[in-house]
This record gives sequence, structure tokens and C-alpha cells, in this order.
Amino acid sequence: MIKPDGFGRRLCGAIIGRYERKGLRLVGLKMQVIPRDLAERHYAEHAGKPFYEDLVAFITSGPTILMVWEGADAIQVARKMNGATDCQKADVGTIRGDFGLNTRNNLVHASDSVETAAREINLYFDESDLWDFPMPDGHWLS
Ligand code: FUP
Repeated sequence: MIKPDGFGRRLCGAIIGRYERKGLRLVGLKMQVIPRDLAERHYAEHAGKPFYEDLVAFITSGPTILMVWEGADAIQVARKMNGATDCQKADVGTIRGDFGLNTRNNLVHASDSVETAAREINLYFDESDLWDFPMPDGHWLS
């Protein structure tokens, strides 16, 4: 997910371009202002934490770009590309390390396991939104 700050700072193309150039395969894409009930389901694991209310307010504050990417170890690869949660601690060369300055407005979200990915994809996409299209360069990227 590109969060509302990534959208508002006109970084969608730059962020999508990074995942694409890495060799991941885009399977689904949509733009949505996330309603509060969905945001609460998405961040259920953080309910009750001190930053929870601000997090939900932020994630529902503007358009997000929701994406499904596939590829070899896509979850680990995408999270490494995103960088540490706190943009100031994230390595230079990562999305958060290159584009952000704090923890809340950290530009992107990526699922942290296959199980989480299945749950999160189900929150935002119907089966018919996903396109499992073989890429002609796939043999170089396995
Ligand atoms: P990540 O897996 O890197 O997206 O981070 P987490 O799932 O741990 O946290 C989800 C979001 O909560 C972060 F993107 C930003 C927010 N957060 C805070 O605002 N403060 C914190 O101390 C921790 C997380």
C-alpha cells in the first residue's frame, strides 16, 4: 500500500517503479480512500496501542494505492525495499529511508507474512480484481 502521504507527495510513480524494476510482478492495483471500519480491521493487531488512533486517522485521511505484487520471496523483498518503520532509522536506498522523516508518515505498508498478505488482500480486493498474468521475463526473475 502507498499511504496517503506517499500519494499526497506525488510519489506513487516513484514507489511503484521501484517494485516494478526490482522484478516483482503486479497482480492487482486500485486507488481507495480507506473507510474507518476497514482501517480498524487492517490494523486490529495495533488496537489499544498509544499510536493506534493517530494511525487510523492518518491511513483514512486521503487516497491510498493498494497493490498486490508477486515474485520470488516477494514479502521479504518488498519489506526490505520499504525499510525500517521509522523513516529516520531506515537505510538510505529504501523507500522510507529515501523519502520520509518520521514513523507515522512512512509512505508504504507491506504485509509481513503470507498469512497476513492473504488477509489483507481479502480486505481490499475481490478475486476478479487480481490478474495472474505470466510475464515474458519470468525466467530471469525466479
Ligand atoms: P511496518 O510493519 O513497518 O509497517 O510497521 P508496524 O506494523 O509495526 O506498524 C504499523 C504502522 O503503525 C507503522 F507503519 C506506523 C505506525 N506506528 C507508529 O505510528 N508508531 C509506532 O511506534 C509504531 C508504529
